Amino acid sequence: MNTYRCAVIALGSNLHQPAEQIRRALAALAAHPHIELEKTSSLYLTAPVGYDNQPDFVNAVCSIRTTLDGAALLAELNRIEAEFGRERSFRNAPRTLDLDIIDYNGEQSSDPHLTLPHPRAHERGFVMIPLAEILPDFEVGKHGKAADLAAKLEDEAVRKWEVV
Ligand code: PH2
Ligand code: MG
Ligand code: MG
Repeated sequence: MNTYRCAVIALGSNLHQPAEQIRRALAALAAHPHIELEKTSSLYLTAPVGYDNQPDFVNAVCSIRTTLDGAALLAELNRIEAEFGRERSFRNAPRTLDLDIIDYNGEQSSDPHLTLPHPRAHERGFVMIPLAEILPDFEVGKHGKAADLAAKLEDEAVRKWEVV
């Protein structure tokens, strides 16, 4: 019997029609044989954080159920990023697709390849605001509920993307 685990994934793109990249990435996750897409946030238009001299991002967050363990899920997300033409030049560089594991079944890990929960997610409006939309009561590690963290980050430039 396969055991399902829950995970929260953050999606981001700021190259080559970012909104389209995010929609296609959500479809790729939904189509994966070992992943069930549960909830998906709206798409948000967000100012770049960390390295400013780059285009705005489109970000979203989804929750999934998966039979993959954390390492296998990370490998699949990296594979999907590569399929979408992701190139790794420098930290925080513009990208066609970034798929980050924010939480994997509430587990904690200090593995440098997969630190859990994501070490910076709680301080990023572009992750907490979409997460609070779909799972307001989600406990983000020891930092508290998504809705409370999102409320503190509301001044960050994160706007719901108006999709027609
Ligand atoms: N991702 C980063 C760094 N900065 N800024 C925004 N707005 N959205 C992102 O997804 C993002 C970022 C590193 O992954
Ligand atoms: Mg990232
Ligand atoms: Mg990443």
